[in-house]
Order: sequence, then structure tokens, then C-alpha cells
Amino acid sequence: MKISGAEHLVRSLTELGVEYIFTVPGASIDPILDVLVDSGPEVIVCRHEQNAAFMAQAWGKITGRPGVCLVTAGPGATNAVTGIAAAQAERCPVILISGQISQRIKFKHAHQNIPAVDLYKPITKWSIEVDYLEVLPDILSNAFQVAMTPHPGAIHIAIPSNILQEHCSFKSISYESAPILGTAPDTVLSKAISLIESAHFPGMFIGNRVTTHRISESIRDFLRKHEMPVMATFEAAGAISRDLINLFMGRLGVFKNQPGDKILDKADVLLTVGYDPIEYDPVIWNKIPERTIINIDTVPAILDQAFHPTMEMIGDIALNLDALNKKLGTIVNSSEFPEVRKAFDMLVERYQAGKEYHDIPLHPLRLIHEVREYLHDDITVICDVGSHQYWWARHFLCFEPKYFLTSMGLQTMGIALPWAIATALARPNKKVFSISGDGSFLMSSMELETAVRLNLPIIHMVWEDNSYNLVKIQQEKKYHRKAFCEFGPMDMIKYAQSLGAKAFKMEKPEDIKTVLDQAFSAKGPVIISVPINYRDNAKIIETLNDYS
Ligand SMILES: Cc1ncc(C[n+]2csc(CCOP(=O)(O)OP(=O)(O)O)c2C)c(N)n1
Repeated sequence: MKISGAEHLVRSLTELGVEYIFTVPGASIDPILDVLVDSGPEVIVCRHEQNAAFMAQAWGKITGRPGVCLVTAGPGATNAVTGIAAAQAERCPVILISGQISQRIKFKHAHQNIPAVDLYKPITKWSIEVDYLEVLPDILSNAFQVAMTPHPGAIHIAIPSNILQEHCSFKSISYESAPILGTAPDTVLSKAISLIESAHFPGMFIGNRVTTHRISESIRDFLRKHEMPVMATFEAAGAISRDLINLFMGRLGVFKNQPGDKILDKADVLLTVGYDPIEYDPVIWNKIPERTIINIDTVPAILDQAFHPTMEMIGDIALNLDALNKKLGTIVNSSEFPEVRKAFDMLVERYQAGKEYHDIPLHPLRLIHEVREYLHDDITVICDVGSHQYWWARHFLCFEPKYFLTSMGLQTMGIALPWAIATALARPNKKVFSISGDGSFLMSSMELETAVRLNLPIIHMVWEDNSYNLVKIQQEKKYHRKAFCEFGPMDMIKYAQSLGAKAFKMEKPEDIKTVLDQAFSAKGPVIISVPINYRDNAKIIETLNDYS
């Protein structure tokens, strides 16, 4: 039986296991939407294509299967750019399907005609237009394969309107999973073992590619047997479990000023595991590029003057760690060195100090401390981009992979609420806790209506200071004055309520527990509006020597 191009697409996506399509409608994709009324993945109607793409990104990040975003030709395709660039930068499998004008009029300066394939080429792994309906299922299966093959990333498929209307018989190709990788050869393993066994100060630096349960478990097993200090990037949150907290030197990124940065400088043999330089440029953190670096990853590192590993173990990260774990003999236990204990004590002290801040407006560390004590480990915490991100990413302890999410690749504002929505869908019946600054929130806050419509259990906290603070503090450091970083106040409570959400104000330490109780017992999305005390924000960007 012959079916239309739109039906082909929906059937292929269904057979590929797609559960949700994040979309904003448009005439060029309405044949697809019409088919989706009767069958196929559940459609999530979004309020901006950028957010639809962010949702698809978070779906890909959490599930490991591509998130699918469907946008209309022209403005729909241009609006999705930031979300797709973020997915590509942060190695999340995503498939963007865009409508396209009919092939017959592509040569013309026609309505909503943009070179979408060219637009997406530099920011995706693969950007292609479907020229023949017969190959649409083939293109989709390949798109799944390319999106999921290391390094995962974004795919763009443009489908001209005439192809959606054509008919032919349907034949799909299934695609189950990314290729299974193996361990490095024995010679490589032996070399790594001899380097680690002769280390005077072994250390480990983990990056965003370690946040699967399997890899995290291998890291944990390795560290239980071979103790050494471990530093993490922001997106590597959760890989280290509670029982190994003693070895954990905190999360690092962009500004080299954390206790863990000092330990990173000390290691003479450094194991970099699933590390992606996009999160923390080695030019900043690696002032001693000639030291021994053993890079354990799925594909070889991009080399530069500051990061050219002595050797690499390429393949399945977990299997390579397991192989090392098994064969490694006695090594120096650098986790007991005084400088390591000092760095650890500083982190503990900083965390414990949280409860001593009695400021009104509330101090970031007080909030983070109380929220950590309040939340169960199975609640995903998602943080937007700005000064608030550095407070949370550095200080919020998380012990499960992919339960603290933030954007450190593209580091784009506005991700928190869309990611929270996708997370609530990916982890049904679990509350999601997300945080934005007032600048980031307003970049995607229209999706609060989406969250309300879907009745999702999201508690979203907004830190309000009426400024783009992270930019402001850097200007003040560089130029001794601020430039164009302030904006006006708004009534966050009324705004949230106007979109149908519940909203609470949190102003003083005594409010914290009460408001969290109210927010967590409410049904559907909740906004917590927090006037924030940013008196200590200059410390976020101080240099390493500014503290002892
Ligand atoms: C889409 C986007 N635009 C601009 C920036 C540059 N930028 C980084 S942080 C920031 C300020 C964020 O403000 P807010 O969300 O209020 O957080 P705060 O820094 O005040 O905690 C800006 C403008 C960015 N990262 N992403």
C-alpha cells in the first residue's frame, strides 16, 4: 500500500522508538502534524522553537536516544538554531526535522525559503534535504545512527512540502543502538599501567562523557581500589558517589580558582576520563602540558599545545577503566597528601558554612545548602547559565549521574525550564527542580505555559537581581565599571500566576523550608521567586592566587 511522505515520516519515527516530538506548528509541516493527530509519538506543543530544540537536547542527554524536534520552514528553522547548536556542542543526540518549500520553487526568492541545509551544516553532524520520498526512512535510520555514534550530536533533515504529499510504499530500516566499542589493545593497557604505577602524584579529571551509570560505576570501582583525588567538570556532576566523597575535589570550569584547580596542577600523572575541552579549556587549566596525561575516551582528543596526551585509551570508557582497575598494581595514594586533604577540607568548610549565612536577601550558599539537605537523590536538578550557575555547579553536591544538569558547552542562557520539561517527561512521576537567574528565565519563561498545560511536576526557582550578573562582574573586574547589564524589575509571582503556575516568594532563611514544603506538595509547576544576595559574586571570578 502506498502512503504519503508525512505518513512515512511518522511511521519511521515510531519504528525508531521516538516517544515525543517537540514542535511549534507551521503550514510547511502541517501534513505531518495531521498524521500525528491519529498515530505516532506524542506531540509536545512548545512556545518557541529554540525551546523545542532545548527539550529535544535534554531528552537526548538523559535517555541517550535522539530527541526529535519538528519545526516549520523559514522562521521555524532559524529559531531552532541555538538549541541545535547547544546539542551539537554538548554532544547530545538530537534530530531536527524542518519543513521546506516545494522543490519546484526552491530557485526563487520565495516565501519562507531559506537555505536551511546550509544554515545547519556547520552546527550539526549531518544536514540533509530529502530529495526522494523512497529514501526518507533510510535517511532517518542513518540520522539515528550518526546522532548516536560517538561523539553524539545533532542532525538536521529538511523535508520539502512536495515530498510530504507524494505517495509510495513504506519500508523502514531499524536502528537499535550505537556501536559497541571495546577495550584498548594490551600494549596500550600495559603502558598506561606502568605510567600510573610510577606516578608520584596520580590524579583523575572527569568530563561530561562519564555521566552514564555504567561509566560512573566503573570510575567508582576504580577509585575504591586505587584512591586518588578526582576533579570534575560541571557536566560530569554525579559520577562520584557519596562513599567516595573523600576523594572528590569539586567541579571546575572556565575560571581557574577552585581548590581542585590546585590539585589539578599538582598531579604528575593525570587520567583524563571522558573529558571534553569545550567545558574547560586546557589553555586555562593545564599550565604543565608536558606532564603525563592518559586520556581515556571514546574518540581521540583534539590536540593542542596545552593538551596533547602522553597516551590515549580509546574505546569503551567503562571497559577501559575496568581493565585498568583489574591489572593495576600498587600506586601512590595521593588522596592522603596534605594538599589534597587541605583542598577537601576547604570544600567541606564552604559547604558547611552555607547554613551560617543569615542574610536577607538570601545568600546563594544558604539556599544551596538547604536545598541539598531537602532534596532526595532521585530529583533532577537543572541549572541555567549565569553567576547562579557557578554557585550551583561548584557547591551543589550530586551523587547520581545526570541528576545535576547544566550547559557548559555552548553555555547558553534559557535552557533550564525547557530541560526541566523534557526531564519531567523522561523521568515520569519524579519532581524536577530547576534554577534560573532572572535574565535566563525570561529567555524561555513562556514555556511555563507548556509545563502548566502538561501539568508537569517542576519546581523552578528564579534568582532575582535585575541584572545579567555574570557579565557585570567580569566587566567590573576588567574595566572597573559595568556596561549595559541591568534591566528592570518584574512581578515574578503575578507573571507565573498569569501563565497558570503556582508561585511563592522566598525572602529570608526562615522561609526556605516552608516554601520548599509548599512547592513540593503542590501539583503541577511552581515558581519560587528569590531576591538574591550577590554580595560575594566577585569571588566567582577571582584568580587562583586570590585565595589560599
Ligand atoms: C543566549 C545567551 N546570551 C548571552 C549570554 C552571555 N551571558 C552569560 S551569563 C549572562 C547573564 C545571565 O544572567 P542571569 O540569568 O540573570 O544570571 P545571573 O548571572 O544574574 O546569575 C549573559 C548575558 C549567554 N551565555 N547566552
